[in-house]
Amino acid sequence: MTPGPFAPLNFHPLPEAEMQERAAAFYAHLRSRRSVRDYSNQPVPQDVIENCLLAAGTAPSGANKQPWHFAVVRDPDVKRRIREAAEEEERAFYSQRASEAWLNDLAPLGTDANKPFLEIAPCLIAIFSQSYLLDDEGQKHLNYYVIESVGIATGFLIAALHNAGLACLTHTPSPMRFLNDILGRPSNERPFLLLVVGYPADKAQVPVITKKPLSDIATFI
Ligand code: IYR
Repeated sequence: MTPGPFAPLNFHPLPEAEMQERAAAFYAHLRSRRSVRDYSNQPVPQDVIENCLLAAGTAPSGANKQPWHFAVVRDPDVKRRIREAAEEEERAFYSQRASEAWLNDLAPLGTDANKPFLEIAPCLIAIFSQSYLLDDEGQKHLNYYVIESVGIATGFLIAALHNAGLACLTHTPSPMRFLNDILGRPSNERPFLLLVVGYPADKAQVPVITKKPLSDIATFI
């Protein structure tokens, strides 16, 4: 294979003052994002969701394979089935699977096996990672750095939804294979996480948490 084709990058450097302003403003904006567990049932605009998914799809990925699939669920009946299957796994998690230490770590968040938001929130986005692709001849094509790639795309999606004025929750009922059955996704796709998307309920509350200071998360060498 020969490299290319290549095209000019079109990079426009910013004046330092503008860089500083933008970096601070973006941090302030992201800092205002919270995981929301209490939703209104107000519908979310389809074109907003589509643009957020397109933003997610710009993420870098191993060999540009873009090994992700986003299944957007609005159908109340499908949401109900997802809730039922997720709550079954969550009941097993909270009553048997989770260690004492894990349950203690979760206690401040006030979570339990009940997941009404899976039905109340207007939109669920099930994110799948594709460990390989099958072509029309049934030939397997490997993807690379799949978890890293899908994680980055998911981060872009969360930031895009927040930027668009929507709330979301990264929800991970474990295991999540039931999502393949309910959503009709093929066996080369693994559920990565379930994003709950919508507007917060009036008077929604969130736990008081802190984020680590820079000195705890970075070293400058
Ligand atoms: N999946 C469970 C438990 C849970 C686990 C972690 I790690 C969290 O940060 C939050 C919840 C649930 O959704 O309740």
